[in-house]
Amino acid sequence: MLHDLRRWRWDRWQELTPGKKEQLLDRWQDFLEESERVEGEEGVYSALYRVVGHKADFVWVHFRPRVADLLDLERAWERTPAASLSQRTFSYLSVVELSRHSAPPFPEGVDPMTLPPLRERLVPTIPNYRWICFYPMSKRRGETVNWYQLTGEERSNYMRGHGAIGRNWADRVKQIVSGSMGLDDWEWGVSLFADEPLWFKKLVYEMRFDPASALFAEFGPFFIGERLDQTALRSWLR
Ligand code: 76R
Repeated sequence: MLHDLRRWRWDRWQELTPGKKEQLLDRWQDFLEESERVEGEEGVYSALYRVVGHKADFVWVHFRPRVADLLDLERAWERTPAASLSQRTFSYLSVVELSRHSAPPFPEGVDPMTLPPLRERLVPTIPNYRWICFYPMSKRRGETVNWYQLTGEERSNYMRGHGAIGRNWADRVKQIVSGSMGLDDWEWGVSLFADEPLWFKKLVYEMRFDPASALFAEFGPFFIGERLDQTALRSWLR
C-alpha cells in the first residue's frame, strides 16, 4: 500500500493554455481509470483524494501485490503531464495485514487466504466512502510503558478494548490495518474511510481514552481527503 501525497502547482496550472489543460486532464483521467482497478487482477486498486490544508493538495492511495508494482506505477505516473505540476510532500509504504489481535482469532495452521472474511481483509478493495483519514502511528516504547515488553495476552487484552470501540463505529468508519515496521518511519499506517469527516474526529477522540491508545499510541501527521472520481477531478481543477 502506498500513500503518495502531493502538492499541486496551481500557479503553473493557471499559466497553461486551455488546450494544454485539456490534454493534461485527459491523460490524468486515463491514468486514474487505468490504475483504479484492473479487470481480473486481485489486489490492484487505486484511489485519488483531494487533501485539505497545507500538507498536500491530493493523495494517491495505491494497493498493489508487490512493491515492484508500486515502483512501476510511480514511474508511469512520472511520465504523465500532470506529474510535472505536482510535487511530493509525503509518502508512506505499508503492507495490509491481519492483526494477530483480530476477533475472533484466526485458526492456527489455516491459510487465511482460503477463508473469505479473512481474505477480504487481506486483499481489500478501496472502501466506497467519500472521505479518507490517513495517519501513521507507532506503539510506545517509553520509560514507563513499553508495548513490546508486554506478553501477547496483555497486548490482546488491550486490543480487545480497541476492537470494541472500533466495532461500534464499523457501520460508519472502515479501517484498513497496514503494518510498516521495516518499511517506513512508523509502525502502522491508519487508513480510515467514512462519508462524514467529523466521524474521524469523534472516533479518534473516543480512542484517545482507550488504554491501547492512551498509554501506547504515538501519532504522525494526519491527512484528510475527499475522493475524486474522473468527473470530480475535472471540476476540481477547473
Ligand atoms: O475485531 C476485529 O476483527 C478487528 C478489530 C481491530 C483490530 C485488530 C480493529 C478495528 N483495529 C485493529 C487493529 Mn483499529 N484503529 C487504529 C486507529 O487513533 C488511534 O487511537 C488509533 C488509530 C483507529 C482510529 C482504528 C480504528 N487498529 C489495529 C492496529 C494493529 C494493532 C496490532 O496488530 O498490534 C492498529 C495500529 C489500529 C489503530 N479499528 C477497528 C478502528 C476501527 C474503526 C475499527 C472497526 C472497524 C473496522 O474493522 O473496519
